This record gives sequence, C-alpha cells and structure tokens, in this order.
Amino acid sequence: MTKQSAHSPAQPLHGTQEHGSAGGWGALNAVTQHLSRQKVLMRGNKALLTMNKPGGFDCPSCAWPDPKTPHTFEYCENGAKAVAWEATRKRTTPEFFAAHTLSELRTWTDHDLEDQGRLTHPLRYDAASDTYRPVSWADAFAEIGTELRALDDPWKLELYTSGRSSNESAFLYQLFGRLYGMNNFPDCSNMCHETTTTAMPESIGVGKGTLDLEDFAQADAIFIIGQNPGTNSPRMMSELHDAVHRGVPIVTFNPLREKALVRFASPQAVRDMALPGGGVAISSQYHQVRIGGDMAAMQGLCKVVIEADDEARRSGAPRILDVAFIEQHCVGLEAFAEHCRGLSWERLERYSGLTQAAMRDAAQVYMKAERVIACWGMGVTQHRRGGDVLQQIINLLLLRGNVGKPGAGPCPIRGHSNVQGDRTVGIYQKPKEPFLARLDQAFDFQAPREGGDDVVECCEALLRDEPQAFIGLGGNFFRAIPDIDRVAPHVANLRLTVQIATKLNWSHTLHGRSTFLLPCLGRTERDVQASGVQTITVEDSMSMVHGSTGSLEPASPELLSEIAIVAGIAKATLGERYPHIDWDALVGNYALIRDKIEAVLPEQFADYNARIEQPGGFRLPNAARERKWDTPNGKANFLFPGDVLDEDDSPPDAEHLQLMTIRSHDQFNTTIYSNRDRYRDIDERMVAMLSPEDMRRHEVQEGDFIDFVGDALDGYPRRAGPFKVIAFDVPAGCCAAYYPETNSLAPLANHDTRSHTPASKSLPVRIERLSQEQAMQRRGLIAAG
Ligand SMILES: Nc1nc2c(c(=O)[nH]1)N[C@H]1C(S)=C(S)[C@@H](COP(=O)(O)OP(=O)(O)OC[C@H]3O[C@@H](n4cnc5c(=O)[nH]c(N)nc54)[C@H](O)[C@@H]3O)O[C@H]1N2
Ligand SMILES: Nc1nc2c(c(=O)[nH]1)N[C@H]1C(S)=C(S)[C@@H](COP(=O)(O)OP(=O)(O)OC[C@H]3O[C@@H](n4cnc5c(=O)[nH]c(N)nc54)[C@H](O)[C@@H]3O)O[C@H]1N2
Ligand SMILES: [Mo]
Repeated sequence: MTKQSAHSPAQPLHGTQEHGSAGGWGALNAVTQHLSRQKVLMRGNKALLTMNKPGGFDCPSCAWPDPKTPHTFEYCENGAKAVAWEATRKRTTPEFFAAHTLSELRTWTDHDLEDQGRLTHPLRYDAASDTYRPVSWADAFAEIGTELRALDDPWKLELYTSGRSSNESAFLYQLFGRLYGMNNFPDCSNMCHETTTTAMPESIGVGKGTLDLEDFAQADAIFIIGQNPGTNSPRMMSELHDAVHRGVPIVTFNPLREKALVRFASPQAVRDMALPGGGVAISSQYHQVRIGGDMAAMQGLCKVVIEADDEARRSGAPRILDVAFIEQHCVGLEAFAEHCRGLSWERLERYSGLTQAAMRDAAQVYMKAERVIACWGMGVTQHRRGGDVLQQIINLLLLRGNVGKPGAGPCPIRGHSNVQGDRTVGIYQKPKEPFLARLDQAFDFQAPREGGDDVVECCEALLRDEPQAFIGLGGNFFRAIPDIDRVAPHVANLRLTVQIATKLNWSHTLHGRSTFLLPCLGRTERDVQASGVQTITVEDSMSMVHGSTGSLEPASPELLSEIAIVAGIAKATLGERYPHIDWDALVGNYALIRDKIEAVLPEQFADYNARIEQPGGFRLPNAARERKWDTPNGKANFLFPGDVLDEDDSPPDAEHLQLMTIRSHDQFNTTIYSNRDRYRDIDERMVAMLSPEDMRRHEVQEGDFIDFVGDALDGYPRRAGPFKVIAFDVPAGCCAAYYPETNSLAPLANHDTRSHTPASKSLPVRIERLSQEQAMQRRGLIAAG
C-alpha cells in the first residue's frame, strides 16, 4: 500500500503493530516501576489496598465508577500511578524554593516540576529574590483577605476549579464566590465535557450519561467514539473485556488505532495473560474516521437505518425504527429523516473519511442489537461542532429507542474523578434560579444572578487585563488553556494570584503582584478536624455519589485540607460582612457542609449523610433514564444543524493538517509521570505523529524534526517545536501530538459553538521542516549562535 512508502519497511508503522496487546504483564511491571520511582513501595501498596473500597478513599485518577461489589483487587495501572504520584516520599521544600527562581522554574518541563514531590509549606512570592518564601497560614489568609476586599468590583475575581476537588470543597468555594458577589467560575469542565453538558439537554433534557455500570452487562452492542479507555479510563476495559467474552460487538470510531481498543489482556484474567501475544480482540470493527468526520459518519449510519426502515415499511417487513418509542417520546424525526435521505454518499465519504461500506457495516451492528450503548470522550467534545456531533450520536440512539431502557443509552465518559460532582454542587458560571434561590435561603443572602466567565471568557478577559485576582482550586490553568503564550504574560498584571495545590506546576511559576502557593492534603491522606477524621464525597461518571476517607499520614504537618483553605480565605475576606456564617464549624465537621448541600439541592441529596454510609453510595436521579424529558417541549428531540458539513470541518487541503492534541499513557492531563507512551510504542513527548502520505507530501522522514505552525488566520503567529516525526497509522490530513506541549498552537477563538469548549482535537497547522542543527539548537542541546 502507498501508505507504507514514506518510511523504512524495517520499522513497523506505529499504531499498526498487531503483535502484543495492551494491558497484561506490561501493566503490572509499569506499576511496580512507578511505585519504586516515587519511593513508595510500602506506603503506596498500603494505599492501593484501601482504594475504592468501603471506608477507603476514591481513586484520584479518572471518573469511571466503582463496581457495586468490588472485586478483591480492582486493578488499574493508571490509578496506581496516580496514587504513587500523590503518595510519593519526595518533597518540594522551602529550601528547594530558595534555590530556584521562578524565572528558572518557568523553563522546566511539566514532569520535572511535579516530580520534585509534594508541596510542604504555604508560600508567598518575594519579588526581590524572584522566589517563593514560606509564610504562615494566618498571614497568608489575612493578606489574601485584604487584597480581595480592595478590588474595585467583585466581578474582577476569577475562581478556577479543577475536577479533583470534593463536593464539600467545591460547594464552599462556590458559596464564597457568590457571597463575594460574582459568578466567574471557569472550570476544567469548560475545556472538557462542557460540550456534553450543553448539547445533551437540548436533545434529551439531561447533561449527564443515563447509564449505570450494570447496564454494560446487558448491552448487546457498544459504540466507542473518540475515546481512549485503555489509557484514560482503564477500569472500563473490564466491562469491554467481559462484553467481548459474551460475544457483544464493539464498534470504534477513532482516527488512531489505539492499542487497547484493538487487543487487550486483562491483568485480572489468568487465561488472557497465558495466551501467546496475550489478550482478546476488543473492537469487532475499527473505523479510522477523519478528525472531525464523526458528524458525517453518524449521519451516514442514521441514513442506513432510516432507509432500511423505509424499505421495511414498503415491503411490510418488521420495522427497524422503534416506532412506539418515537411516537410517544420524540419530536423532529421527519425532518431529520428527510435530511439523511438527502445526503449523498459521496459527501458522507469525503467528510467522514470512511467508505460507504464501512458505515453500512457499523449500521448493521446497530440495527441487529436490541440494546446499544454509545460512549464518547474528547474526540467528540473538543471540536468546533462538538455539540452538533454529539446530538447526532443521540439521534442514532433515539432511532431505535436506545435511551432509558436497560443495557442501552448515552455514556459520556467524564475526565477528572469529581468533575461531575463539582458541577452538581454549584461550580457553574451560569447557575440556575432554583439553585440560587435555595442558596440564598440556606445562607441568608442574595446571590448574584448574572452569568459569569467560563474558561475561554476568563482568558479573553485576561487578554484585556480586566480581572484583578485569580484563585485556582487545584489544576494547572495556565498550562491547560489554549493560546498559553498569549494569555500567560497577562498574569503579571493581576493584583493577586492564589494557587491551592498538592504539587508544583507551571501555573505556579507565573506571578501577579501578590502571589500565594498554598499546599493542601491529597485524597489519599488522613484529614483530621475538630470532630475527628473526615470523609469527603465525590460523584462518578455515572452519577453515583460516595464517600472517600484518606488514610495515609499527610505529606507535611503544615498541610491544610482544601476545605480549610477555602474557608480560611472566605473568613478573612467576608467574615465581617457575613458574621452569621460559621466557617470554623463547617471546617470542623464536613457533615455540616453536606447538610447545607442537602438544603440547597434537596431532590438530589436527601438524607445525604445517611446515604453515603450505604456501600457504594447512592445514585442521583436522572430523568432521561426514566424516559422523562426535561426539555422545553417535554420530548426527546432529533436535532441537526442545517448543513452537516460546514467549512470548519471540511477536509484539510494539501498544505494544511488537522492536529489533534491527545494524552499519552504516562500522563494525567498536565501531570507527566514519564515520557513513555507504552501503548503507542513512543518514548518521548515532543513527537509529531504523521501519516506516511503526509510525510511524503511534505518531504519528511521518520526521525526528522519539524515545527508546527498555527494557521488560524487571525494574524497571531503561533509556533511550537521541534517535534520529531513518527510515521503513524492515521488518515492523511490528520496528525497527532501530545497535550500540553502543543497548547500554544490552540487559538482561543476555536471552540465548540455552544459551550466554548476549546477545539483541542482540530488545530489548524502547517509543518515546517527543520535541519538537524536547527532542531538541536532549539532543543538546547547545542549552544545557539
Ligand atoms: N491516565 C489518564 N487518565 C485520564 C486522563 C489522563 O490524562 N490520563 N485525563 C482525564 C480527563 S480530564 C479526561 S477529559 C479523560 C480524557 O479521555 P479521552 O477522551 O480518551 O482523551 P484523549 O486522549 O484526549 O483523546 C480521546 C481520543 O479521541 C480520538 N480523537 C481525536 N479526534 C477525534 C475525532 O475527530 N473523532 C474521533 N472519533 N476520535 C477522535 C483520539 O485519537 C483519542 O484516542 O480522561 C481522564 N482520565
Ligand atoms: N490541548 C489540549 N488542552 C487540553 C486538553 C486536551 O485534550 N488538549 N484537555 C482539557 C481537559 S479535558 C482538562 S480536564 C483540562 C485539565 O486541566 P486541569 O484540571 O487544570 O489540569 P491538571 O493537569 O489535571 O492539574 C494538575 C495539577 O492539579 C494539582 N492537584 C492534583 N491533585 C490535587 C488535589 O487533590 N487538590 C488540589 N487542590 N490540587 C491538586 C496538582 O498541583 C497538579 O499539578 O485540560 C484541558 N486542556
Ligand atoms: Mo477533562
């Protein structure tokens, strides 16, 4: 095949190596290595044994739910890495900070910054020495309070949240912001599944998945669209693995052949480990859709289903559509069906990058199955038309009544372990009236009603130098956002920045005029307050809420819980203005915070404190699961944009490429555990995964160095590199590289139309070849000159 011609046949094309499978012994070895590198073999093992167990702590990695009856040891390589990373014996002490200026630290890699270990002391930036110096908690809170009281407008404060925060800390944080007088709550979710939260309700009235974990055991087909579970939600592999053993077809849509979706060996299954090559085939069909081609692909599938139903109706055969469901529950089928019938296969093929035969094969699986689950991740949400694509997935499900019945339904896979819970308890820049009205009542004040900034709006405001203060409750905001090179310089103009974190990262190397870095307890650690050992609560991707109780000795005696830090800032800022709120009492006993959450969200959290005692916790209500549609017309809606295929999603021309920025196996977002990406057989991070066809067209060989040059047509020069070229099995015109090393290439203005979720999966780029010497110079390996 021509695809192979641009690189040496001696080297197999990355992404096509069929020998070997994901998971297996490699995964077990990786865990031991990570535990020993973080010097936590004993401490880490103890922690792993209580993870996801009743009375233990919730895994700090992804948001995949726990089984109701936990296996003896639900094994997850990446969960183990996350625990090792948090439970490390390494420490980033005041001595470390005395020895390194922020200007120096700003040049370090993401890995090296976090690998210094856990933060140990509250720190304040000292401009004279350009270093962080220790400060007492009391002084830190007092100064932050003084600064915040001095802003000329409450809306000049931005409160960022990353999704590892507990329900309790997130709830106090939003309360603090609203008491202060604004709704600027940029949230990691705004870069992630905001697309889902915004577009799904238009279709079926809820912004969350409708499934339970048990539904996986009843499905008879599973579709996986733009999601890489082997790395990003590894415990999902157990469900897929079981499904394969039951003969359930798994149909994958992904430009890259992700190894764990091709073959997977469950480290729990002895029979898998013993097989030569290991493992079982996971995807029965693997469709390498073009980046952004899912709209056409999904409508292609719908077209097949609708036309098959037309045929059945004509011939008197049993109908293909679930006519009774559609009549009772849906609106808009006729217009949608007309639209699909009118689409030409030539266009669908060109825009999806798939053949008509491939789309027909996938549709056959869909039509044969009585119960279908559709999962999606960032490959769907991080696009300019992400919400529209997702609504086509819902349309496909609605056609055969695959919403609100056992074993079937939409299954967005959330990212951070508590990103869904943070939103539920009020981290939302556009809060709804019933929530605010009850918040007012519960705390006897008047919350602001006007909507606030999301992540993109916060960045735009920063570019205009409007905000005066920024607080980050976890995360690595200035590294995770688009256009980092444009936004980061504006941090210097802020009057106050506060970062609440477990480990040092790049965002902490930026400073405003007054800057604090405040270290907090991690989820693995024992949290003791006035009333004793505390439990926090989290909500997983399937709306199960449960408790999490840390057990390890805290990394430093100076650490405070996130809850204590948020309350400390709130009390120092607002104590005099709202003397009736007893912040100390709330910190002393987190059950009192849960009582307040229950008062504000009574339908969802009735009997909160009692119900978290149940093994596995409790499930939040989900109307669509009961086939109740909380939409303006009270129905489930078939929605589609006027023309599927608009210019944003058109196939790139000869000069341009669409770049998707993705995660390696050894990273958790901006946390880089190591440079290894085992499932893709890659050992470094600055790589460009290019198709052999594009390599030939652009005259580059494997091992050459290139720069990616941004092509957003807004006049702003964007460039990142040098990236080493790797030949990869990816459709022509599409390429991949790792996030966050590529974030300077992402134009802030490229985002999902409804939700502003940055379009991180289709950055418009060109490539520029570098000489070996230029590349070495740029990498700092030889002196410039
Ligand atoms: N170990 C680990 N676990 C994690 C994370 C982590 O970084 N590391 N991050 C957490 C977070 S916050 C999140 S949001 C999730 C992210 O989990 P995922 O959603 O799996 O994240 P990504 O790696 O960004 O990429 C998703 C997949 O989309 C594919 N893709 C890209 N563009 C397209 C497209 O146009 N169409 C289709 N069909 N596919 C496309 C890519 O090839 C890739 O396989 O994981 C969470 N869990
Ligand atoms: N180009 C591109 N950009 C992207 C994405 C992409 O796919 N491509 N994905 C986007 C997505 S899906 C997301 S969710 C965002 C992620 O954006 P963020 O959530 O902001 O980033 P993280 O890398 O998860 O944050 C890591 C930091 O969190 C802190 N931390 C860890 N545990 C705790 C804790 O328990 N408490 C506190 N207070 N701090 C803690 C540590 O200091 C660590 O350095 O990035 C987005 N950006
Ligand atoms: Mo995410």
